[in-house]
Amino acid sequence: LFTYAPAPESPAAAGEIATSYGHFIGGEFVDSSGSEALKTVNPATEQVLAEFAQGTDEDVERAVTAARKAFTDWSALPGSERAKYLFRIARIIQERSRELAVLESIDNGKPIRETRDVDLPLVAAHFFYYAGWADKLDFAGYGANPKPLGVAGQVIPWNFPLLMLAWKIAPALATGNTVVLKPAETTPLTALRFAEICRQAGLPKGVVNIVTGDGRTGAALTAHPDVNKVAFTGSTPVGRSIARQLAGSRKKLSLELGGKAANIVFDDAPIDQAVEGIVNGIFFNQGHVCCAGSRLLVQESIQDELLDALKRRMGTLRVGDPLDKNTDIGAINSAAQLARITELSAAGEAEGAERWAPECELPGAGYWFRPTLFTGVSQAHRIAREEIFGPVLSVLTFRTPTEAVEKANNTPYGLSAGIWTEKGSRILWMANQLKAGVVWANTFNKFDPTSPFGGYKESGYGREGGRHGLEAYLDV
Ligand code: TXE
Repeated sequence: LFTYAPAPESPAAAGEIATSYGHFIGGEFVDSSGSEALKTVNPATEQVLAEFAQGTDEDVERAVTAARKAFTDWSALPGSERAKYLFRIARIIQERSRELAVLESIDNGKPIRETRDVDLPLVAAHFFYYAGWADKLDFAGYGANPKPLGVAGQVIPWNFPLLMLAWKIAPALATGNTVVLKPAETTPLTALRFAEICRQAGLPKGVVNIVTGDGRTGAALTAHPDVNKVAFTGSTPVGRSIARQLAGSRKKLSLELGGKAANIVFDDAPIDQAVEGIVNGIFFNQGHVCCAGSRLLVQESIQDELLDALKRRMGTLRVGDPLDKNTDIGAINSAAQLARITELSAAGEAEGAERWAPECELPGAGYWFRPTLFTGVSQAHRIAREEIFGPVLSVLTFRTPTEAVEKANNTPYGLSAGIWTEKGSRILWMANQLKAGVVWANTFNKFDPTSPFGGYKESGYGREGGRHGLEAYLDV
């Protein structure tokens, strides 16, 4: 259907990691204007993987200028032409998915089974899905000629580095915007590898720009006056600070922030299936998931039976080397995140909850945390209120569906929830009552590019994915 560009010139040969990286601006790998470098480590070994640039205001300026320049031609392309580039990117991702999965596991710490079977297929699926929309925007319900916004400044977190990149870049490009994206400071490597893929796909220069750095670079990007759209995924405090920063500007903003989801199990639920859903809900990706089912709400009458089965299952989880195909729980992404999980777990004990974790050996070097369960949790406890963002589950009980709804909604967040019951009528009633952007029934942590994802309350606003995900990048 098309021919690939010749093998790209890049800081590292395909599959290898360079010792140091600059930014990707205007289609070229360039040095930073500053001299400050950051390091990314393998969280499973604490070994430094590479140095990368701390983006300066001048770097951000260059990237935004490149994106602005590219916008004129990119937005004028027929949607069918933009679609070709997105399809190309999707196919190259599929072809290079093994390499990308390994790189993601090394930089992030997540198990290869997940990067291979979940992250990478979803990354490709997002590009395929939004490629399909590029020439059908008039059917999206936003008017005959929806206009792209211009330059999108996108800041993403470290928990799904490449997937969050796909969620942001695919709809932006499909709708004719150009992009400056800043990956998280602990996981820049797959975004930089994605830059190579843009070159390989022959994407016009400046349509995608990657500037690395920490929150200072992120703030310079979101504040830049020539950025028309800001998309952020990360912590609620930073989301709030960006909203304040943008107040009064004409930038369109979407925020995807934290969560404290309730996973609600009724007494008629099949126990084994529910246990698998609970485990997936909180231990998938080490619990570094904004929609993690971090509060288990179990109906009182089945508490003992369910918790016995859950503990047995937790005892079989393997914690260790992310590159081992048998690993269930990999490394915690950073020392800072490990400290946060440790601190909140200590607070759980100090406030009187009972802590349980299976006996299991943890590797020597690296950042690790056992799958952990807290019972005797009250709604006032910090572990029931604050996002822990780790493999820690807080168990609460309820007697009636009404009480379950009250407890589930008793949180400042509203990103997701899960319901386990055989009763369809109860599922429909509960789903209506729960203040959460996503409600899963008899499953958890299921993602699909066709479904909009996003939060209520302190979990943010705007939707990513699905037809609704186009709206964030269009003027109607
Ligand atoms: O998040 P930050 P952190 C939650 C989770 C976690 C906590 C802290 O509870 O324990 O946040 O994680 C960039 N202007 N989530 O400190 O700081 C930063 O460089 C612009 C939930 O890693 O929000 C990175 O690229 N950008 C969440 C990104 O924001 C700024 C995922 C996220 O980092 C910035 C991650 C600023 N002022 C953490 N300051 C989810 N919703 O999935 C930082 N950044």
